[in-house]
Amino acid sequence: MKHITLSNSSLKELADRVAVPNYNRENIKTGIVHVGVGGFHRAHQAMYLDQLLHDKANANWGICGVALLSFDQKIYDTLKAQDGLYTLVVKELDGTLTKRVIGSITEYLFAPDSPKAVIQKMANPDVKIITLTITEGGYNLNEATGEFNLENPQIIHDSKNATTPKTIFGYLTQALKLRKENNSGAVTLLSCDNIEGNGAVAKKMLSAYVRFVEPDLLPWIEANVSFPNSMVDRITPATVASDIAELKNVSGIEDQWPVVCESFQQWVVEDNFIAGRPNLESVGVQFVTDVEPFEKMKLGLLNAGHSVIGILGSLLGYNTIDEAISHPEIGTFLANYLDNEVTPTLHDLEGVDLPKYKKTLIARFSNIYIKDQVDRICSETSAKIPKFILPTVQAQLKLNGTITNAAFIIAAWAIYCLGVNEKNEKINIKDALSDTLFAKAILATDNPKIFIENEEVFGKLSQSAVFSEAYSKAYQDITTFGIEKCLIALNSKLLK
Ligand code: CS2
Repeated sequence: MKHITLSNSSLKELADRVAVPNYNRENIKTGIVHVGVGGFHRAHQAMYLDQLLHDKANANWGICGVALLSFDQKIYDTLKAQDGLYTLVVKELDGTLTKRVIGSITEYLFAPDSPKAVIQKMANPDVKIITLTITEGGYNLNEATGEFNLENPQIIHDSKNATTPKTIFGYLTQALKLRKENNSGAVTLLSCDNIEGNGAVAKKMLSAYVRFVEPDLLPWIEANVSFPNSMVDRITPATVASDIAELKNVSGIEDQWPVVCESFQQWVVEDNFIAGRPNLESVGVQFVTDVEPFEKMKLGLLNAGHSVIGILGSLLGYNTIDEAISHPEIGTFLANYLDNEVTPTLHDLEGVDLPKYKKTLIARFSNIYIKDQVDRICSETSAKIPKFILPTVQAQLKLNGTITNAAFIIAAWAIYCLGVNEKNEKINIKDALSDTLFAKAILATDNPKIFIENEEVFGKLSQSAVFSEAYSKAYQDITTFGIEKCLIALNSKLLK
């Protein structure tokens, strides 16, 4: 089979082999600027928008991607060379692959090289929505104080170099200032990150930065920017070499960075778009008045569930989530955690069948075709724990509910941070706080509590005697008996 390199000019030829955008990409105007064009955005929002653009009425809602960090150079170069096009490969539960070329990213900017272009694009009057997937850690929240971290060196940099910023806060401030000066109109800032109340957090963090550098801009923001909360969901593992090879060998498509994902997809959004929005309902997006219960459910069950499987799986030497969850003790431990510790903290989920949601979740985690990497799940755990697990712990402590499995996970993570698994293999830790975590993990071998006294991650959690005790016991148990024996003991206790 002839190999075809993915680009605008090859789309016609490719149409015989794979679904391609059936709209003229040249006629699409940019109505959305998206910061953080990672795998998740490409499997989720860009896919929804691609579907939408097939209707001519929506031609004003193309996406301009923004690569914010120098680290993003590779994805930027790759996508640019393919005119923003890429193949989305959906792995169905039975292993079938559904492939489709996504065309909604019609412009792409690399911020480190062109900060001015990014600011101007965000301030363009045609742009009505700015969306973000900048990760849980990207919001610059100090967990110890619950406030914006003004001491972050990059924030200090941005405050002194307004026109060449490095952080999202520097960019947004300049862009909003320009919108105000040019009368470019209101705009929606839509966070698509896994954070409870992500819109409210985005607003609080941005306002704190603006108060620091441009206080006069605050009233304009208050009146002209809306910050809807949203819940996003689709498991999207990192693309690996075999995904690229499969596409080339089976479909003859040369795509240097396709995206693979599961078939499940969900997007629940608060309908608060001050400058208008496309008709996303028509492609399955749910609009609700209060997203928080949905977000709580997803973060507490899915994302926390991932971390549980990832941390335990990594210590036992597994590489993928499906392998780790197939260990019966991990599966049971997870189910108990979800039922006994997370579920009692969830409320107001009108229309959601929670038992069914959990059942589907376990099937999603267990999908053997997805091969989601334990390494991906465990990356940046220091930013994930406060968003995925600690809210459950705090709620359970208030309810006098059980926190045994949560404490066990935190203890397992403290041991994980030593960087060696139970097979004596090195763990490849990817975490912005890895140095601090390692130092605390070493100290914790003598005094486990030191690890949870790190307020940067745990806030004031160590002050809870109930939690500290459960955590210290779990720590001692793991170091004495190993993960598996502890899981057996914990799981059987619950059976009685
Ligand atoms: C994962 C998420 O990063 C993580 O730890 O839990 O990326 C998860 O796969 C997505 O949020 C699914 O929607």
